[in-house]
Amino acid sequence: MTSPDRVHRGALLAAVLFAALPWVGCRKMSELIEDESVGMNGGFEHARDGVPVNWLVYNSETVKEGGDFDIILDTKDFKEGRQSLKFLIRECSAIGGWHSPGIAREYPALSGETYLISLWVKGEGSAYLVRIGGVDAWNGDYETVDSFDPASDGWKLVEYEFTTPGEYETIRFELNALSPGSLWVDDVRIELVDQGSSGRPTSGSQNRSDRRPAYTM
Ligand SMILES: [Ca+2]
Repeated sequence: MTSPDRVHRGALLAAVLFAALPWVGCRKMSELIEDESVGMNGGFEHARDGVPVNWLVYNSETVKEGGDFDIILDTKDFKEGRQSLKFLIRECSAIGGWHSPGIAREYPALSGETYLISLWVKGEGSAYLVRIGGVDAWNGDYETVDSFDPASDGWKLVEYEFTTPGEYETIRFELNALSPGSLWVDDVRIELVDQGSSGRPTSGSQNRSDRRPAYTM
């Protein structure tokens, strides 16, 4: 399959596989702290040592291009619960993925299923990119969920429908900050809204507050 967004996935797989391994003298490609008891943690309410659990995090410990940035839990500016995730960027790479500050998650999916991806996001100066894609060990076909809009003012709710391409059994959500400024994100949800031929139950409501998440992990 050809796509302008198609990327090689080998290094992405390595980021997942190596995230939990101890490294001496080498830089990890992402940081991952897992806790099944807190589910997806799309609202970033659960963290350890300042790192949101159950997310792959591209932070100052892992981004090999370096840069100068902080990823922090903001208890003063949020849309859900008690805190949001804030990227405070003074300098960073604009490449994206594990080269830039960001977060990512992968979920099992079935061909033809349609998901509603939704999140609250707020950008102040910092360019950013939110993507969803079907992925396998080596490749990914991504679609843009949202990107920085200079005219946007304050928090905005982003909703985007995505149907799993035929050959993929995993979907990947990824958000990157790409330039100096500030970026906040909160209440990320990935909900199954059309089962296609998979037969799995959908979230079953047009009201966001009533919909069920597609996955708890
Ligand atoms: Ca929250």
